[in-house]
Amino acid sequence: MGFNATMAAKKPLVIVTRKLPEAVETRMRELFDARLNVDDVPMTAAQLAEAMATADVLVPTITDRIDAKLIAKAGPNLKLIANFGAGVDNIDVKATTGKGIAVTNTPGVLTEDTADMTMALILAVPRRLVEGVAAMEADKFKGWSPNWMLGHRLQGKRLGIVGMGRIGQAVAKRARAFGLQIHYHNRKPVHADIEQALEATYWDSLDQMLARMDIVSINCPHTPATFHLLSARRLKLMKPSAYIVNTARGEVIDENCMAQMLEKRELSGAGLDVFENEPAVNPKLLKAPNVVLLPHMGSATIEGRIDMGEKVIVNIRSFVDGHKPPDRVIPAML
Ligand code: 8YV
Repeated sequence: MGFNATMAAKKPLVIVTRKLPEAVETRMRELFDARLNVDDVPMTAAQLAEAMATADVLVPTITDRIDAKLIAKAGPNLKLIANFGAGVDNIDVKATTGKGIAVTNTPGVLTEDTADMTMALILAVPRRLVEGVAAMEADKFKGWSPNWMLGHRLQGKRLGIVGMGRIGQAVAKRARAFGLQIHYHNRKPVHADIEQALEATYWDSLDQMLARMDIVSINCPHTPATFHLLSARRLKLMKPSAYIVNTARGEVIDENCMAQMLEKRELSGAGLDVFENEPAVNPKLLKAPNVVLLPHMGSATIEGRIDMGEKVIVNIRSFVDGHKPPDRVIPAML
């Protein structure tokens, strides 16, 4: 693992698969022999294979599927895949270890932005924000009346957070300020001090929690263990008055079942920023009532993207210099 002395002496060949913010790209060109994708056309599998055959470092992102087949064909120079993104479900991390390739990601810098967007969806769905905008745009506002656009109050409702990592906790902080009661399911409880500060209730049984919540927010990564964590069976445990918000990964929910339930009003609504087969969106979701759909923009701030690029650079630099990169991902973490 790591670069040899000759490698470290010359600039490493870093292939970046998508266009990144200008400041990030410029810095990359200063530090590395960086091959950029100025036109931002996503790479085909063949182009990715070619990049992996020649690069010292690959900087992919969520739109690149780095599977075991591609990894098996990686060239001898490829020692690091520095993902531009927190989630690494686009990479078969297990397969990289056998090849002596390290993987890093960009955690932490998209926490607040993603939590903001989660809170925006938590507000938007019960309060029918998008329906209101649509009514205005369609010139349907004919004057106030007591029963016009009634939604549901947030204050005093129960929010169940699935995945209480950085983002889950940031969502909980915001939700507290809106008077929501925090509940969560996680592999293990968070530190008692955090639990106390958030006045949060831990459920080791996801089934038990789901059946009791008014709003459920998905904030866990997509791993083999969380694929369809909200399965058809579990979705059916939820109250028909409940809402689902997902800013994590579409694969965590059985999307087809959720869409059917929304259609039949067995769930009250959903705010979704991510989908199981992105960029395809289940047509049932597009037609379902009280659904707010966003095009995977939870972390889409210019500040966040620059911070992500900075993290990628720090990971590459420390790795090339022979240090442990700060955001190394190991399969046991997944
Ligand atoms: C990013 C994300 O936009 O980082 C992640 O895991 O889901 C997004 O917020 C995207 O993945 C960039 O790779």
